[in-house]
Amino acid sequence: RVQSLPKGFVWGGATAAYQVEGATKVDGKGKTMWDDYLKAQGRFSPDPASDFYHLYPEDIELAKLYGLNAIRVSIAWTRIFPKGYGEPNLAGVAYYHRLFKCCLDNGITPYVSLHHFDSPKNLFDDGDWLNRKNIDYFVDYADFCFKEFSEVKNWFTINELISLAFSQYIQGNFPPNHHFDVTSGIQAQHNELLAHARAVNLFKEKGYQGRIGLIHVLQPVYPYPDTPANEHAAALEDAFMNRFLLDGTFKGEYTPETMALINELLEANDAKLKIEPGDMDILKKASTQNDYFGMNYYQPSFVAAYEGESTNSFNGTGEKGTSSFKFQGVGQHVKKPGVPTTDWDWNIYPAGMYDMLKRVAREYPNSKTIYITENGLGYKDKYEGIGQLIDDEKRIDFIDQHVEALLKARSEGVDVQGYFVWSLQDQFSWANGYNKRYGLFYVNFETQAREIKKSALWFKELGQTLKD
Ligand code: BGP
Repeated sequence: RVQSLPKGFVWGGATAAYQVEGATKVDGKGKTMWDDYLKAQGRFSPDPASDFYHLYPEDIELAKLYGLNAIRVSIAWTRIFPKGYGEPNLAGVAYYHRLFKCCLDNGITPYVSLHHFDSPKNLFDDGDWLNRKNIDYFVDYADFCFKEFSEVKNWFTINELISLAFSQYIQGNFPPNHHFDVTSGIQAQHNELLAHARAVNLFKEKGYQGRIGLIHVLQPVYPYPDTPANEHAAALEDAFMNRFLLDGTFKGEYTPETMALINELLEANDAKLKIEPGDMDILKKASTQNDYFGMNYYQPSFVAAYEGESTNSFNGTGEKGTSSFKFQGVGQHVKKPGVPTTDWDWNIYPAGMYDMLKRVAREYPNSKTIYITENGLGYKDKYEGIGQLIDDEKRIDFIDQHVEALLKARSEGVDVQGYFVWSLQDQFSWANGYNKRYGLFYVNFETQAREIKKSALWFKELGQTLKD
């Protein structure tokens, strides 16, 4: 087990507005792309989630008590601009000032994202990131936040650009539920990158104080078994999931090698990417201006070549073995013997975090300082009753192994300065609802009572080493 953390290390817990706040209809909040969708789907409701909108003082207090020094939160665009643009909603603005003050008063540094999967409903209806007008609205919203929330010194523009694009247009488990709509999937990635880059350029031009970056989830893709055909399949999937965005973010160009893979994938799927004049200049300018990089890491995929038609099945229930993914002309996901998986079929593979940290540091020096901004284990934690400690040894093992992988990369020169566990407290999971828990703190969603998990004690113990 990891014995101590490096001096000055950021040791945090992560949240996202829509997954924790609840209160989706109060104080003038506008609808996101999720509200009507979840209602129609009828599986689970985003209210009350963890009721962080009201209970944030309690959760910040817990964070402090259990040795954390940082928290990731996101601002809900629709609390500030209920329609995505127009006049700011003062009650929403006031809420975030209260939240940031509470963090700072407790010695918990807030790391704040502007967009975490929660596009305003009417912008979503109008094409979401596929509509370039919405990029303008995002930049206006970002500018408003930079100016208004000057107490925030650590910004992220967008969380996991690929997850949104992939879940919306490839995997089909986020609205608007398209399956293998590859044109939209690649275009959304490019447009989100533009939105990010424009926000970064503006932040620097206007001389706002603080640091800014974005968050990518990186999912290493390994061939299995290791044959030349499977290696090529892995390279194709990697280009779509990681490389296109990393190039665009930190090189300000999609390199010829990356585009060769992307074009092969697009051709195999009759898809197109449209880059408009001037786009690449915007990306180029931003590519050296990110102050840091937030890397989320959960799992790798193991891939074999696949030439048949695309099909997939998403495991959103935690019934082990129900997921599959086959991408025409790209590859299919396979299980690698000996690699354990979660109930949601996610591979548990800490070496993947190490590999990705090394790769980013080696190939993308403009990423500068790296923070692991999400990592954690989805688990069906067992409630033991009021005031009873919850036994989540499996989660401790998971986090411990990943922190160890991080420290190994660090000892070999990778500038990684922090770790945020996903998640601070149990929360609502977009496509999985409430039984996929990640928190250090258990939330009884009926009473909103918080209970302590063993992982919180473990987290505290390690956090203590920062003070020694
Ligand atoms: C990341 C997201 C989070 C969170 C996490 C766990 O992709 O940034 O919002 O949900 O993954 O994913 P899930 O809830 O699907 O298990």
